[in-house]
Amino acid sequence: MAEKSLKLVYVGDLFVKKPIQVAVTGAAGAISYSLLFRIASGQLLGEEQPISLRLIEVPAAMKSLAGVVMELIDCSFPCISNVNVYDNPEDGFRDVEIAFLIGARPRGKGMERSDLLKANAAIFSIQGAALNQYASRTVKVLVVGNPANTNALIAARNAPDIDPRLFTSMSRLDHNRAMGMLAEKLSRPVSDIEGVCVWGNHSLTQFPDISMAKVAGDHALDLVNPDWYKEIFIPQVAKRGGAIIDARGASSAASAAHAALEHMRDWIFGSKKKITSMGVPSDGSYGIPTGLIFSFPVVCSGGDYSIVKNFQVDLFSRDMLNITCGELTSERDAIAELLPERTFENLRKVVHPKN
Ligand code: NAX
Repeated sequence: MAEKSLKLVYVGDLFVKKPIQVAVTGAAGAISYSLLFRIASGQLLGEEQPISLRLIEVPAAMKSLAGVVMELIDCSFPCISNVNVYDNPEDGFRDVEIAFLIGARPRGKGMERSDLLKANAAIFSIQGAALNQYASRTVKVLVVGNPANTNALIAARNAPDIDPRLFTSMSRLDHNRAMGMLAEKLSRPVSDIEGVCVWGNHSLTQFPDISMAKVAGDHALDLVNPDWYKEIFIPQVAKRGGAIIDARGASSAASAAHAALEHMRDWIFGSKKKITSMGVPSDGSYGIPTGLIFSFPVVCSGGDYSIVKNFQVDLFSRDMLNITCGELTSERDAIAELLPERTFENLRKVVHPKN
């Protein structure tokens, strides 16, 4: 039988025409219920690229996951070569090239913040170790499950044979919220806006920054009142998730799935020189401690990302960066005993012994 002709798709270092293994944890949850159907319809890798979906859940959610699989089958998506379900990350992450880590432990009644950090540290250290053992060496990992930045740090630290730069966390939803809110304020289309960035933690301390943004060529800060920027825009972007819960009685799911898709698609195919926001391991830029997973302005090309280095940080911005950086270092310190004794520099030496 003649081989089916398939378009070549660039992923990491490989040109492939076999199905790409895409893993999603928390696959029976609300975000996945939107994300999976968009991946399966070709919106992540293109309609010509076959995909093998690897859906991972906790044992108690396998029945519900079976229902999601039935719906995926009922859509007859042409680019899905198969859908597999797993109740453990070890089997789920075999040969995986793209991993969306969405499942996480929610904050329970009476749970302290430090308990939440520790419960998730346990989940993400197991998932990091499983990726290290079974996934492709060039796997691209996006952590969505909260606390996303610190969960990504834990997963990376537990995967010493994988380049830590391949572990990222999602701040794209915050970035998109900032873009949308600025566009709404100025009654301009989002396509007119460039140079917005969200810095730091995916939390209330995040810093949505429009100081370098332009709107159809004009400086955004010349178009808005500085008080609106500092006292309304910044807190409203940071609190948008809560506003959505108040309004619809459930947390953001479709917009979170869209942001996850865009984060991964830009990373793989490039952001066309546009600045976006990604939680990535700090390389020391802007005085952020090396190795901390921090949301920076980035551009993506050739299957990689790079931190944009020429943002101007004035006194106001420096204060905002210090606040969110302080929160992330305290999150890291709260789970320090669960981090393996490896520094970011040592991890890089494992992967790039010549550096
Ligand atoms: P849901 O509660 O609807 O779904 C989560 C799913 O994860 C559940 O089905 C659960 O069984 C599963 N799960 C839990 N532990 C798991 C494990 N160890 N392995 C595999 N699956 C596991 O939550 P959903 O609304 O989908 O949100 C998922 C996560 O995204 C939450 O942690 C949420 O806080 C976080 N978010 C992060 C955002 C970001 O911008 N980084 C924005 C959206 C969202 O709030």
